[in-house]
Amino acid sequence: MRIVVLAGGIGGARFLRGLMSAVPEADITVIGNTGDDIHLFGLKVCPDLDTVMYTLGGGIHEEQGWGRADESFAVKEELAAYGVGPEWFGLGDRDFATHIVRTQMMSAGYPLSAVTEALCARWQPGVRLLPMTDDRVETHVLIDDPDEGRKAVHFQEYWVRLRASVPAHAVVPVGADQAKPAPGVLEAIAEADVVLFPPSNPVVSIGTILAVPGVREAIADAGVPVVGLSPIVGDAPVRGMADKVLAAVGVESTAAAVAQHYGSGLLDGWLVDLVDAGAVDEVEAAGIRCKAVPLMMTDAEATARMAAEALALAEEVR
Ligand code: GDP
Ligand code: FO1
Ligand code: CA
Repeated sequence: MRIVVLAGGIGGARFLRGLMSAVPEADITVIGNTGDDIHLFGLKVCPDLDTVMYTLGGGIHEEQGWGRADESFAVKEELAAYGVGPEWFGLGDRDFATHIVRTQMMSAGYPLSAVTEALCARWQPGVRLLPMTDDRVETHVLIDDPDEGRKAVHFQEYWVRLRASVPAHAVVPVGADQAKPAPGVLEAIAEADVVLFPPSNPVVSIGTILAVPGVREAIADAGVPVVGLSPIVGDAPVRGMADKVLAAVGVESTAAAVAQHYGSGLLDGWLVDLVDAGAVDEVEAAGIRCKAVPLMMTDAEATARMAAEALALAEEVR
């Protein structure tokens, strides 16, 4: 079975681990979000691609969900000693090697998709990991700065330095409208037997991938089941601050609102957690098959069960 999964970082990566154990023989292609990418110290950092690669490759810092396990921060400390910032983004020594290899290859002319394939040759994630595009896309957030008034900041500054503590008036994937799907993306969607939206951030992860012209249409026209799992449980994100960016795009932080945000033109099925069983009728009324199942990725078995439920719902709507 050929499965295409649109993934951000932590939520997407953890879901993928469960999917791989639920259907070990499946051929999985991950279309990864690159809107979180940031250029620091002359290096290109790809947080969501690296979180998927490290998580499935066994190198992830498990509790954090990003960055490497067994990290040290000598380079970060030396940069700070030179007064070279930013200090709020925690890049570890092992992680720096990934960004050096990526930047070196891209400076030699390799596209991000080729670089990602090369990095994955070491990590062997067990899925094909494609960036959503080889073109530069970086999400920026429009905020009100106490001194400077309204201004756009890079998503990472909003998310990590500001901890999403100021209202976001708009979330803009800069460059998305000129971006082309990376090689293999449209083909993978066209050949898929099922497309899954894991419990990823609907705005800055899945939303950014869908903002690449041609991707949303390819999924809608693929003629195969598209099934998503809600990242919102009991009217709140399970972790992180997705509610803040949902508010920025005028979407309520409820499992039903997120399903309707994707729309019945895209989604055929939607899984909500048992606590949101009351939302099933509302989602079904919007033309999207909906089922309430346990949706907390507490361990590998729970996540594998969620993945199996998503695949079962896909067969029901096929
Ligand atoms: P990020 O790029 O690192 O933010 O990761 P993603 O965008 O892939 O996923 C983040 C989303 O995962 C958050 O909005 C969380 O609510 C969601 N999430 C994390 N853990 C769980 C879980 O156990 N169950 C569900 N349903 N959602 C989860
Ligand atoms: N997230 C943080 O909250 N604090 C950090 O210092 C941080 C550093 C970092 C370094 C490399 C990397 O690939 C990801 C990193 N993240 C950090 C996570 C990153 O902000 C993610 O993009 C968000 O978690 C949302 O996807
Ligand atoms: Ca992300």
